[in-house]
Amino acid sequence: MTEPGPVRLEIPSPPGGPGHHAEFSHVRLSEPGAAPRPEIDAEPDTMTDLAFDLIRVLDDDGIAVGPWDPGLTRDDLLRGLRDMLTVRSYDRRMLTAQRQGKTSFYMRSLGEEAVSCAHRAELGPEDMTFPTYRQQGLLIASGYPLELMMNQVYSNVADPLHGRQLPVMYTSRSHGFFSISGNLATQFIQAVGWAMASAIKGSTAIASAWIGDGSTAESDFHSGMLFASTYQPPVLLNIVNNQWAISTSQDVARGHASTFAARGLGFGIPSLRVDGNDFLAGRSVTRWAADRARAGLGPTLIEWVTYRAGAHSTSDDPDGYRPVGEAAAWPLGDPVERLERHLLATGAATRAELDSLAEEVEATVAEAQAAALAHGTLHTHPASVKDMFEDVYAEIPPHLQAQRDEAGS
Ligand SMILES: Cc1ncc(C[n+]2csc(CCOP(=O)(O)OP(=O)(O)O)c2C)c(N)n1
Ligand SMILES: [Mg+2]
Repeated sequence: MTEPGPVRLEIPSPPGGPGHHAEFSHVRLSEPGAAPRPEIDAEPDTMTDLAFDLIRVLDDDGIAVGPWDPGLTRDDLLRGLRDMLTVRSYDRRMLTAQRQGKTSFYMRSLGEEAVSCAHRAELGPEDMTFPTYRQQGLLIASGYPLELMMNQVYSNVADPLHGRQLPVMYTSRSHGFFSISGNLATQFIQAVGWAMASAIKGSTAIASAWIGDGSTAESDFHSGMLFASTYQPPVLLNIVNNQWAISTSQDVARGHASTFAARGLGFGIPSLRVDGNDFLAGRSVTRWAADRARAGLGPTLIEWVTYRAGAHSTSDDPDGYRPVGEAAAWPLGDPVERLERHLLATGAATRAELDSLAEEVEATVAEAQAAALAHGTLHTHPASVKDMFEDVYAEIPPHLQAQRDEAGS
């Protein structure tokens, strides 16, 4: 018998960075319209293929095909396009504001706009989302005022959070947008707990949890999955696989599993993998999962396959770790262009109508920006000492009151 060699350890090697060709052969694709659509009460064991297939509705010509076509009206489609264009315009303007020194920090969701805009359109006003910093589309598509978001980004006198949060960490109970936490993966345990509470209270509201590919490596992700599996609360468990976690490629957190959606199978949770740049597919899978949750059929895991077309944040430069031209090589295209192609191909809108919609969106976002700038920026707004003490405790503890008195605020 031969002696075994030394045991081995696999150290993931970074994918080709700058100077290499863009490489997406690892992304499992399916033909548009090919994935079957089970009934919402189908047994999880009968739909495991959907964790490996890719649910797509729009074909290359912009035509909706297959059983996942959500049958949207012209108004639904134009509303979706308007929301995505608004997010894109808002992101572009806030990035420029950071470059101009008018805010300290910003994070765009360029290329991922369909994920949150499609998802939000299928939720009701009483439902609660638990977003990360990459889901500003949930807030914008819910109709939250852009000016308030900008006031926070500019850290001006009208910042609703008085400078106590990072510029992009919004919160709005009334718009079903749970306070964003910079501590990633907490969204999963919080959303699952909120959904459990909703069921215990006998409410009809459902929860929606958000996490990035990289953050699934956190133990909170697995704890949330286990509680969702055991107690079957009404929660939609969303993993946004945008291929990158800052400069770390998605395959490090994915390990040797072939998809992130496959994570759900071991928990017995129905798991769907969807083309995240296909607005129609995004609405359709969200509706399927939300219908299940509302019908008392439990949680659904959704892996949104998309691509982070911009930098992680204003603090990094992807040219240092990604091949040049990688965004152009992404096989699922751009979500805005794909929805526009659909509207044009079906005759639901003309090019002139789309152009005027884009102009209208620009004017609306510019108007909100001007209104926000009228309240100043972080440079014109010296921080107030009283902001450190107010709205933090319902009843201020004596030692903080003493400090506040000492500060004379
Ligand atoms: C618990 C925790 N660990 C580390 C970080 C630092 N961090 C901020 S963003 C990020 C990458 C997250 O990547 P991913 O989950 O893929 O989300 P994406 O930025 O791609 O949307 C890391 C590691 C953090 N905010 N929280
Ligand atoms: Mg990511």
